[in-house]
Parts: sequence; C-alpha cells; structure tokens
Amino acid sequence: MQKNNLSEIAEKVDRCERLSKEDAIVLMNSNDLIFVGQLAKKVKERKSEDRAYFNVNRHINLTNICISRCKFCAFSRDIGDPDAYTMTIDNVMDVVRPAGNTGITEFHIVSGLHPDLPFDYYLEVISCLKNMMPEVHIQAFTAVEIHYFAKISTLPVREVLTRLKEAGLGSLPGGGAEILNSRVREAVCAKKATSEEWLEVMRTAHHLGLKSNATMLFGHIETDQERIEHLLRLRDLQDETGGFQSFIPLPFHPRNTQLPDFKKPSAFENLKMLAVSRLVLDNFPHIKAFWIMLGLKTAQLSLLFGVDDLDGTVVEEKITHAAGAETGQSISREELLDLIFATGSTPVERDTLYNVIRTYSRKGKGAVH
Ligand code: V47
Repeated sequence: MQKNNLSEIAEKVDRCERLSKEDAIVLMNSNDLIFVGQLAKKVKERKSEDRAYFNVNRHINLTNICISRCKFCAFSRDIGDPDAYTMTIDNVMDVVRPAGNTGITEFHIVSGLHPDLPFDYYLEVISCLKNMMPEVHIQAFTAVEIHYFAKISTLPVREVLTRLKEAGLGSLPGGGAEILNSRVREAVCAKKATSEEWLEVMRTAHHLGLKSNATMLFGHIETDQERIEHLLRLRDLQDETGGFQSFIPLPFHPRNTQLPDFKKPSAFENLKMLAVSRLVLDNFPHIKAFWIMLGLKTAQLSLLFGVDDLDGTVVEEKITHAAGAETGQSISREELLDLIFATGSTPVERDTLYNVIRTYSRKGKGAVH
C-alpha cells in the first residue's frame, strides 16, 4: 500500500507536480529512506545541479539574557545569573576585527530578548559593523527578535525593519520559527511571537526587499502532522512573497534544556526530514544543512538527500553547544571543500544572497569560472 503511494509520489515528482499534505505524511511515515532520498536528490539536482553551496561566515550572539526562556533552549539566562552576558558595542568590534582578512562575507547575529537593551543598541551594532566592514553582509535578528523590537520601541514592525535596513541590515536569519503551530508554541515558547506574528514579520521583510531564511526546530513535542503543517505554512508564504532563500531543519538538542527526556533525532530521522523538506518546499531555492546541529557526517551525507547548502564556517556557536552539541565550533574552508568533494558534488562558495564567489574544481581546488 505504502509502496504504491510512494510510487505515485515519485510520478508526481517526475512531473514536477506539487506534493499534497497527504503525500508529505506518506513520506514522513516511510522507512524507505533511500527511496525518499533519491527523490529529494532529483529535485535538488533540478534546482542546483551538482552544486553544494557554502559560505564563510561568523555567528555572533549579542546577549544570552532572554525574557522568553523557551523550554527547548539551553542558551538563555536571567539577568544576574553568573554566566549571563551582554556584549558592548566595543566587545562586538573586538570580536569581529580578526575576521577582517579571512575572506568572510557574512555576520550572522541572533540573540536573546533582553529586557532592558533599547532598540537603539541594535541599530548601533548594525551601523558600527557596517562602518567597520562595509563589504560584509549582515544577516541579523530573527522574526521573533524583530517582533520584540517593535514591542520595546513601540514602532510598527515595518518601521523597525526600515530603520535596521538603513543602518546596514542585509537580510534576516530563519530562527525563532520552531514549529509554526499554536499548541506547540504555547507549550514550549509561550512568551514570544506567535506563528502568525512570525509569518507577518517575514511577510513585511520580504515586501521591503529583505530576503530571509526559515528554520524548523524538530524532535521535541511536535507531531509529524505539525511538522508538515509548518512546511505548508512556509510554502504558502513563499508563494505570496518569494522572499525565502533557504530552509534549515534544526534537530533538537535536549541537554541542559527544560525538555531533557527527549532524545536527539537520529541520523536516519535527520536525513528523512531534510529530504521531505526538499520535496515539499518546491518553491524554496535551497535546503541548508546546519552541520553544527547535524554533525559533520550527517551534513555530508545530506548532500545526497536533497541538501544543496552547508552552513558555513561559523567560527563560534553558543546555542547548540549550550545544549550538548558534540561538533566543533568552526570548520575551515579546506575542510568544507574536502567534505563536499568526497560526495561528488562541486563546492561553490557563495555570499549570503547566493551570488557565486568561487566555484572549486577537484584538482587544485582553485577557481573555475
Ligand atoms: O531559533 C534553540 C534553535 C535557533 C535549540 O537562518 C535549538 O541561516 C536545537 O536559527 N536544539 C537559532 N536547536 C539558530 C538558527 C539558525 C542556525 C543556522 C542557520 C540559520 C539561518 C539559522 O536554534 C533558534 C531555535 O530554533 N534552537 N535551542 C536546541 N536546544
């Protein structure tokens, strides 16, 4: 029965036909990972041929103080906790200065919802970074943070985004989406933007010409049905705006969180989720593997399961490492290249907006234009 359904889905994929919610559930229920992966690979190749994108970026988390205290988060702290921190503008400049001659093309900034920092602080961070390194793209502030800035500044979301854009913001990261479902959000992250608010911030950003990513935090209290609904809500918004660049499924890391009894999703589950995402999100240009959360081995394999993008050199990562990630915090360009070549893919270094910086050939790993 399932085999029949799977072959019908395969025919749809061959005809470039959109998959339904029911199709997506059949895929989620299938244990035929290789079959599902092959389908996803076919779609990936249609979109990106044999390319595997990566970028040279640095993650920065301005503060871990957060009023939201989501149950899945091991990173957040209250004011006064011994390991609570907030970076001053000078701290931020000191951290990024050494990146100046590394060929970095992106700063990726995500932080807690601080109770006291004014909106002007965030504007200043962006404009100082832009002044210091004007050529580096700033991808900063999740839709949840933008929604929070609107609240603390009493400005409309549109105005918040406009001012950040004028200060030098280039695009929005995809975090804070978790599962776009009110049951799940009320249970695990009740104090922050709702699903509708998250989507509305993205809609507004896209209308202002800011591209963004979208994530999904999976492997906690959500059902398969809720995961699929999450994908479909993103697909609907993408039909409307076309502003999403990549989708990044994030496997839940339970250690040190308020949900410690969950197990980290297995490699099997991670690869299936990445493949199903590629198949359902037919209007998303890219599916990205965040190796920090998946582990390097699964991230590498994911290039054969629908993924066309690996994030990134990263340099320092706090959110997943607070929750027990066993990966390193950074990877060199050379290591990324080796890992991509081994899968038969062609590594393409990109900037944040997917402009090609360099295509690498197997031999000298030099530029091929
Ligand atoms: O929003 C928090 C998630 C996100 C845990 O846009 C957790 O290119 C797993 O959004 N286990 C932040 N995940 C990271 C993020 C991201 C990462 C890489 C690339 C991009 C992009 C975005 O991490 C949070 C939340 O959804 N998260 N705690 C945890 N214990």
